[in-house]
Amino acid sequence: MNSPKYKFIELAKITDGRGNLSFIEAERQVPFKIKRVYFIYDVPQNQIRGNHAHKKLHQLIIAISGSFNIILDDGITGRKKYRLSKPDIGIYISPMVWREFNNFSKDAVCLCIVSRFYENNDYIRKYEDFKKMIKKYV
Ligand code: T46
Repeated sequence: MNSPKYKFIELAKITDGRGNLSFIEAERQVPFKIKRVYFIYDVPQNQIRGNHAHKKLHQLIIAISGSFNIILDDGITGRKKYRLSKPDIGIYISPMVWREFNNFSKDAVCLCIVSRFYENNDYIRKYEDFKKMIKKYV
């Protein structure tokens, strides 16, 4: 992973005879103040989520259960595919990264911890618009 705009974040994993515990603290494990948490689940196998970029939103994405692909395009290093499958490893995504999620396992739960409240106008929904706008950022 060599993008300046997203990276894997490995969370602490505390293991004892009762199982595992991981935790996330704002501005420590994640480089932003947490304002919203949402999660995506029961995604039919052939469905795609995402397909947009955000202008200002910072996110930490974790496969809290099961697994799914995440395809990221930072407009700099090209389109890259990763599979998230461990609850103690997330991907931090900064603003202005095009993303698509697909190939969800039946038991997949995609946890999204983010820096802003929901704002419809933070979304860039057309890839051509993203490509035009990214030129101003790089
Ligand atoms: C992202 C991926 C991983 C709300 O009302 N509040 C919310 O906080 C969110 C996230 C969505 N919504 C509404 C807006 C739509 O009517 O829920 C509906 C589905 O949202 P959307 O089509 O944006 O869902 P995804 O899975 O394509 O994208 C979401 C996030 O929007 C996005 O930030 O990165 O999950």
